[in-house]
Amino acid sequence: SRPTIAVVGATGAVGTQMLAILTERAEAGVGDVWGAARLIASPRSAGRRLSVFGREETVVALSPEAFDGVDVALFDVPDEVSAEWAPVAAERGVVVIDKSGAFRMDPRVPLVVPEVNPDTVTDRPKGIIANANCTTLAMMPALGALHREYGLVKLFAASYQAASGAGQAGIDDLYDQYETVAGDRTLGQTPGGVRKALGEKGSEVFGAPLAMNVVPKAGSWKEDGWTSEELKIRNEGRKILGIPDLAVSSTCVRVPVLVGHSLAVHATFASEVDADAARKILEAAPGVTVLDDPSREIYPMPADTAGTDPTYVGRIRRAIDDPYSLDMFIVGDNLRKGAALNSAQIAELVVERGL
Ligand code: 2RA
Repeated sequence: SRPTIAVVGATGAVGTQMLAILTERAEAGVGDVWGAARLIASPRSAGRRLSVFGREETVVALSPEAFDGVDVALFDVPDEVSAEWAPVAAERGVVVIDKSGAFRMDPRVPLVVPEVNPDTVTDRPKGIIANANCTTLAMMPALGALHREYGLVKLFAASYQAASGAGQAGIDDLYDQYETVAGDRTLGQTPGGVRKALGEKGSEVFGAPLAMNVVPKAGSWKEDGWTSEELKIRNEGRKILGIPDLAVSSTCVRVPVLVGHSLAVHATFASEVDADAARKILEAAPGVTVLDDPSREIYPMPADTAGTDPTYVGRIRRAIDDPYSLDMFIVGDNLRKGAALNSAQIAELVVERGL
């Protein structure tokens, strides 16, 4: 019989996306592998009815017994909830695919991007597989393909991250800020004008006003002035690509975009690169769509790509001063490939390789 899949955190922002993506994929015949679905959430949300695979299911409260009969569980909950409950599910024989940051850097937990390192999915001594951070994920299908051909040695990236990276609170906050500033054409032309119009509340979610602004900080502060997002790009990127000594520097920036993380990337390789050849490699790479025709103003942008699956790459060019380096612009939906979609793809891979 077909395996049972559970979604833990089914009522949250990513959990809701997850149910939609599982259903879409089953209907489209991609990843149509699942039998029953179990929806799990906090006791507060238990009893709610949600639709998945075209059926209404009742949400059950998180408990050890909630995992009885489950084969694969997708966890979309905060770090501390995953840290406590993923091992509980794994002990009961469930394959856990965890979206939180709790296990990503654990050497006994594979960090899987199916287009890049699918073979690591079966090496899971803890019964847990981790899914990466959305900013890292946006680049991986493209960088993985280029690395296979040229050998990646150095990576510089500047991110342009959407408000929805901070969940529903981020989405609501950006809409609210736009509403406050939209009617006043004097704002944004004087120092502190936007900040004053938004008041203290305008800095609550992102640490600074986001409307009519860019904020050179995403994530939380870590040692030596780096942010958690910047360290995730380095640490997770190294692990996924299997390059433990990859040199990485990045600056993560929040921009007033709703959905879709963008990255300006400068990547240096062990062998000389060629822009046309790189474009062909990327065109053939699974999960990647090339949008790169400067003469027709074609390049990837979040406003055009939000709500879709691929990693988009454009502005592909060889560095003028370094034949070993490529510059490019990458855009990925942070809620789909950056979160729910990658978990769903890992789950399908687990079934394909045999539970
Ligand atoms: C962000 N990457 O964009 C984070 C979400 N985990 O805020």
